[in-house]
Amino acid sequence: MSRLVVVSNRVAVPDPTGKGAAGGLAVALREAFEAYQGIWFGWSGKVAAQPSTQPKIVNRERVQYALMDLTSLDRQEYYNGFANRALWPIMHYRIGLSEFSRADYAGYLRVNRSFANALAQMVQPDDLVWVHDYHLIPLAAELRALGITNRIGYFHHIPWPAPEVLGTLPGSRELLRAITDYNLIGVQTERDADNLRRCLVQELGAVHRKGDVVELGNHQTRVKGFPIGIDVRGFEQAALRSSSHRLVRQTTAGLGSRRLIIGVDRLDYSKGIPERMESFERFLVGNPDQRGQVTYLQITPTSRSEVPEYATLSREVNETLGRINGSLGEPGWVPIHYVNSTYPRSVLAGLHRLSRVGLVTPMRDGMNLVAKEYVAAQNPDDPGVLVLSKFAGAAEQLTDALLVNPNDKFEVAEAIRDALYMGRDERIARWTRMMGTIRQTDVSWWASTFLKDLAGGKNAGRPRIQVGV
Ligand code: GDG
Repeated sequence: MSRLVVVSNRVAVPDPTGKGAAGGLAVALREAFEAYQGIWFGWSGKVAAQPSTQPKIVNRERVQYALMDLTSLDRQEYYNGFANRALWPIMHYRIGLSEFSRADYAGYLRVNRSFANALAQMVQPDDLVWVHDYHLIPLAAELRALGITNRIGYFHHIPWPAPEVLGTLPGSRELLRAITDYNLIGVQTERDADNLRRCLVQELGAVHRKGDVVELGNHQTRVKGFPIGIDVRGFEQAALRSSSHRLVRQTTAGLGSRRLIIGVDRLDYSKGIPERMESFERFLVGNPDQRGQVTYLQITPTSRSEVPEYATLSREVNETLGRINGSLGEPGWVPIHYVNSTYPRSVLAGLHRLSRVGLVTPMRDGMNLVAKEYVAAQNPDDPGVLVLSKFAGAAEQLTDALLVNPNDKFEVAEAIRDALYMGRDERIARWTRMMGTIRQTDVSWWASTFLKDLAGGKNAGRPRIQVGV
């Protein structure tokens, strides 16, 4: 039977007690690892002065976790540098924020090569290899150079930009050449798939055959949309149970008759947090009767704090927040509550359920799982309304949200108003359709669809994953 080898920048090793929050990818892969025996390979998150060239192995249930340490230079160049300061902004269409350095790029290639060297020794001929995200684009090319001929798939969690944008990144052509060493490339949306295929055609002279197939010289790859989903049932149940949670009860009591508007995002400039706060300000200025009637809660765990652009963003958010609360707040009413803490998923689910409006207005986003989580958490008899950026991948599926351009503060302010005034029948109708979609394309559907496609016609050891519909 073939095994599943997952590779991602960070590896989520479950703690031995089985408690502790499972991250998004861990939830996504849980069922896949039930169907296959597997290995999950990647960075341990630790820095060592002289890391071993062999991974540290931790066995938990059916999965072998293979963990590599990095040097602090690796972390700086590969992770903070090329991945998060050069690639991330370009992939999110922020050319002006992208800081390219040759040393960082060399570090990125070096870590991919050392991961490939260690991984090549573990891979068996029948294994399916599934690589995740922009940190590891060159991994397949490095594995091929070591003689690995297995089927290797790649999933890109963030947007893939148009050729005109990607082309501004030095080294982008080399990355494009490397990505064609995957047998199957999954992206979040049809727009991303189209962009990547156009990059391959325009930059490398590849030929786009029918459907997903792209041909470069004598080899083919496939580029296809696989919109990632969430654990719908898990989130739904967490939301149902959440009313007993102390934080949810306190929030309910603190609200009184006010209505809650919620935003949940990592502190990242792609998420449009200051822009969203200003849209809410616009809403309050345009609808003075709503002052004191609504509270906007923005939950924002900090992230990537070693990257300078994120420190700048943090200052910008705090200034915007202070200005709005200072100018529009009143004794007894603070318009925007902003918290940097990380909450358990059960609390998040409960807060989503309490909120009449979910504000998900990224400037650009691969998918945006929060949009789907907000929908899954609603009370079917009295659901809230999702206001969603048309630049989030989720907008391709959730067309019953109020879709907005996050750059247009008047438009977002109007959508907030429409959401607050929307009648129950319309809310139920929109929610029912969105919930149908996210149920059909939940996270186990996503993983099993990708893996079946990657396994292709290989029936021996074919995955026994159920399509989670
Ligand atoms: C990347 C892509 C793509 C947030 N705060 C807390 C918390 N979260 C959870 C959310 C959600 C997850 O983090 C964030 O996922 P997103 O999809 O919204 O965004 P990214 O982190 O940027 O993820 C994105 C995704 O990969 C998957 O492919 O959709 O486009 O950028 O699940 O709920 N979780 C907990 N406490 C918090 O305070 N427990």
